[in-house]
Amino acid sequence: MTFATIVFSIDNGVALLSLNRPEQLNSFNGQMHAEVREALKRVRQDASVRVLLLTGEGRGFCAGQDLADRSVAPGAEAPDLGQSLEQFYNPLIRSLRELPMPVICAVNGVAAGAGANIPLACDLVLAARSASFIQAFCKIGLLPDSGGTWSLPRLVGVARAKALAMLGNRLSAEQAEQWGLIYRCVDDAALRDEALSLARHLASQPTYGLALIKRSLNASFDNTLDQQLDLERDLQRLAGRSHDYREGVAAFMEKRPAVFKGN
Ligand code: LHQ
Repeated sequence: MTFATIVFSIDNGVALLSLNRPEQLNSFNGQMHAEVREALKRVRQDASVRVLLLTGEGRGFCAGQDLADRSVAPGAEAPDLGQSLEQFYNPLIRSLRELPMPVICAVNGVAAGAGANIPLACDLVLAARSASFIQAFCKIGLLPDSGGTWSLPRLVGVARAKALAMLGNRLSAEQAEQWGLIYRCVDDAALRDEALSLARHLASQPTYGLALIKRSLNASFDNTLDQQLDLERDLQRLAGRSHDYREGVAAFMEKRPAVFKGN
């Protein structure tokens, strides 16, 4: 499959997936969903990929669903939006959360609707200072989807989650950083380079271990302390059998830089 609505490349362990319908602020239509799905399949299948970087082309990151695809003509039967979620958005969110590697999201501009919640399914979110997050759903009679009702209260607390979801106000990248919604806000001109250098750094690290960190932290909020201690025991057992653990300790003892392979 050649891609028309995304830009996709793999270089030195970093997969770069950039949403590319800039005239529609990278809103999702069926084709873009299919292309993103195919790119994520390649990421999963290519053993050389150790980090995924998700971003967008143009002045926006993603304006969510392409509403031109989901408008309801007068007198027409109501669409089944649950089906859209089941078929497109839910698998995307699950796929990002379950990908066994760090996923960086570089939010290059406005992120609205599902486009505001897709970054929250990623692991490290950077945003350009001019970017903003809008839970636009309430303005068209919908509720936040793409995991928003799950991620928002966990990241910013219930009070702020309800205000974001019910008011649909624009949240600046700086405020998003202050609230703990995202990891870091950076100058616009520096965003792509900062995100790429973070991705390249992570790709040189023990990425098998990083995937286990992701798994354990993702499970944390749904576990009791006892369950989480058991999970740490089980995952540390796996980590301890890895090449990278052996190499990390050997390099430390020999006072030399470690060469990690991601397994
Ligand atoms: C768009 C869109 C867009 C099409 C900008 N669609 N063209 C899941 C399941 C199934 C169905 C329903 O939804 C969902 C999940 C969702 O994501 S629902 C939420 C959908 N998204 C929105 O409601 C956001 C709609 N967009 C906006 O509110 C504004 O465009 C924002 C605040 C994002 C940006 O505002 P501006 O910077 O002023 O840009 P603009 O509004 O002028 O947009 C630029 C162009 O992009 C414009 O086209 P045009 O031909 O006039 O230049 C917009 O029509 C187009 N565009 N979002 N979602």
